[in-house]
Amino acid sequence: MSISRTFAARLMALLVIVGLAGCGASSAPTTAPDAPATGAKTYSDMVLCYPQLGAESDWRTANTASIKETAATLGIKQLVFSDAQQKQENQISAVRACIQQGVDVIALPPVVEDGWDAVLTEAKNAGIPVIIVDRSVSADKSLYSTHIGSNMVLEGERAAAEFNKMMPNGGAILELSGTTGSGAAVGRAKGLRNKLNSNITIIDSQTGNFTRAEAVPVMQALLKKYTPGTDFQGIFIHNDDMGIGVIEVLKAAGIKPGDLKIVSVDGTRGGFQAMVDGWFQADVECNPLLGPQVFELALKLMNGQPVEPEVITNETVYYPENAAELLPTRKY
Ligand code: GZL
Repeated sequence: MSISRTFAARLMALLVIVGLAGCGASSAPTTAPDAPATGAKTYSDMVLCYPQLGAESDWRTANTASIKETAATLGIKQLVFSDAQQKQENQISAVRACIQQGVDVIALPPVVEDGWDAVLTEAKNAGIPVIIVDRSVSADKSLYSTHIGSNMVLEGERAAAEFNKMMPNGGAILELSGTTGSGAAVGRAKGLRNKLNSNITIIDSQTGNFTRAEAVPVMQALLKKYTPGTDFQGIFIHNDDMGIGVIEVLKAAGIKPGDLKIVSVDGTRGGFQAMVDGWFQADVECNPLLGPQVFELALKLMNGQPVEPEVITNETVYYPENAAELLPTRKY
């Protein structure tokens, strides 16, 4: 059966178009669906300053990894990263160096709440937007563009709810708090006290500065002062790293998993293992994997787009019942 030349030509043309589309689909680069408007800045233009506060905990290690991995994945122009070893003066110096360099955005995870007004004012005067990451600052909100992090007060309130459930007839607990003056420690302590039943007394609170090493002598001193079971029946620990130090001390003192009601914070692999082993009765989640959201906010700020003043991460509480099942899936 013969077909007209015209039809054949149109059929060939159609096949060629389909063929090209087919070829193009696998090899030709396609612009991202949300390609920025003409002239808008992209991630490849971005120079972002991240003056990390330290490397004190597994949480912090995971936070650093999230920032560095996201920067690499997005292919940003430059990540100006530094480690302040938990010293505010080092963080302030790092921010000043970034202002001097003329970075596009500063994403600051502040070690403590206070003492940031001057350097945030310098950044603002230099026209460099600042994202406060993780812990909060007491500086006026006009001095930075947004804050992304956990609701630390809620974390403390969630811990209180666990003690209220486990100690319905009341009792006494100890508190091992995080870095003095940090938004995380201040918030968790506040939240615990907001919601703890009046028949549960916090008989002592000492800082372990969020580190395993510093928690050990603190817990040893507390065991010299108070008799476990008699003077106190529970411990609230502001992060899993300190909790692992506490477990070392409790073991050395002959205390067994479950003898005390222990609630920790973060939900790291170490915390999950402590739940599997029966030491922790609950672990309040605090998510360090903030990299993708930090860079998304930074790009909006680079393009002069509005951002939410607060971005609070949604979190939960983890329990021993499914800790063994979840442990292999934990990203930090
Ligand atoms: C909380 C974060 C805290 C973690 C600790 O958001 O700042 O600092 O709870 C970390 O593990 O050291």
